Amino acid sequence: SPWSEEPQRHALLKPASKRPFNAEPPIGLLAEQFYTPNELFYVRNHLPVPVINPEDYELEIEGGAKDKTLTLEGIKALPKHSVTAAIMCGGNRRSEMTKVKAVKGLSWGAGAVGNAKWSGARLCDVLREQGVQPDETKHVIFEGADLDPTSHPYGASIPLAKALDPRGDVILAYEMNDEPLSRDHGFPIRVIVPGTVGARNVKWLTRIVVADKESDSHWQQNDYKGFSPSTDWDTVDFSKSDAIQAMPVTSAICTPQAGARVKVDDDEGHITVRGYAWSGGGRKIVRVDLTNDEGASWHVAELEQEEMPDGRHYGWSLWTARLPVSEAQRKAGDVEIWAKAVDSAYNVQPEKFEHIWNLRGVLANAYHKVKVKII
Ligand code: MTE
Ligand code: MO
Repeated sequence: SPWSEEPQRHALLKPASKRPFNAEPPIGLLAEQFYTPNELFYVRNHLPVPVINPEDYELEIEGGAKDKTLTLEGIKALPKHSVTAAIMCGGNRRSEMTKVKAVKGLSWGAGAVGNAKWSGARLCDVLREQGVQPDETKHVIFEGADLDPTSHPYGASIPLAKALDPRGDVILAYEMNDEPLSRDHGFPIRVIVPGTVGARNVKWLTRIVVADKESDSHWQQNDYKGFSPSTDWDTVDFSKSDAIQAMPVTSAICTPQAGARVKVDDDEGHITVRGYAWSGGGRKIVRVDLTNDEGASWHVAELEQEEMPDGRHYGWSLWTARLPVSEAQRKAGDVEIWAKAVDSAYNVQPEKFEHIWNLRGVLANAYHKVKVKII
């Protein structure tokens, strides 16, 4: 069975599906640490995890002046570069969007995201060495060692411009938070494409091709694309939408969780709320606003984030806010908390899922709304 060599997983990872293995950590733990512990980092596998012997590992590079094969040692011998980047699945928070109207896909909560320090060789160094010239019409295709039942590998592509940009920080990573990559996260090499949807961060990387066209894989062509709320499965034409690359601004409340019984601080009458915020394309989070009276009043959260220039701010931001609870709310016992984040381009999350609904349930970035009980 192709499933007999699956790795051990942490007991706290909640599976959305077991074969292939897809799981997210409990949302209540997600905002506890700026760097997500490796064993609690969400896992999104489309296929069985491949078994790779590091001594036999080879990475083929095609489309430069001459083809080349790199070994793991060869990659580790290149200058080492580290980047803090959050990886987020295009389907993160799908379970909220599907409440508006059913969508197809794994029912992710808000935990299909994690933040890590990734280390490895820069893809721009490797491609330059191969004589690859800048060309804004070209793409870089990545293939994994995981094969579908017809022996096609998992694949995806990004624009060549992102791959060649030293500020794009695309790396061939062999370390996650200073530890070797685990099998679930792409051992021995995965590509990290900071600011770009999870699907392009190909794990178990075996082949890189500089090409005139995007990857022809199912996941580049017929999945991970957005559509109008009026597009349904009878009318959808995947060739008409662009593949998702940079992700839109989003945020989520991690504590308290929906349905939690929350105690108000005795002396001041506040509740404390904590969560994450992130935007794609290296756009920094500049503000997170919280309300517990449906937008009548907003409270600005305190941010915890890495010092990085805008445009290259690939890590997530954690935030904490204290919200006053009125006497009336305390009596009623129920409060709904809303969070919305703003990025450096002043993009802001949409209020409701209704107007961003799409049949695949991707790009689910409406305000995060959590109802709690005040005690
Ligand atoms: N790479 C390969 N080879 N196979 C996969 O199934 N899944 C992609 C991406 N890279 C995938 C892959 C998707 S959709 C996501 S969201 C991320 O990996 C998840 O990365 P993680 O499992 O390390 O969190
Ligand atoms: Mo994903």
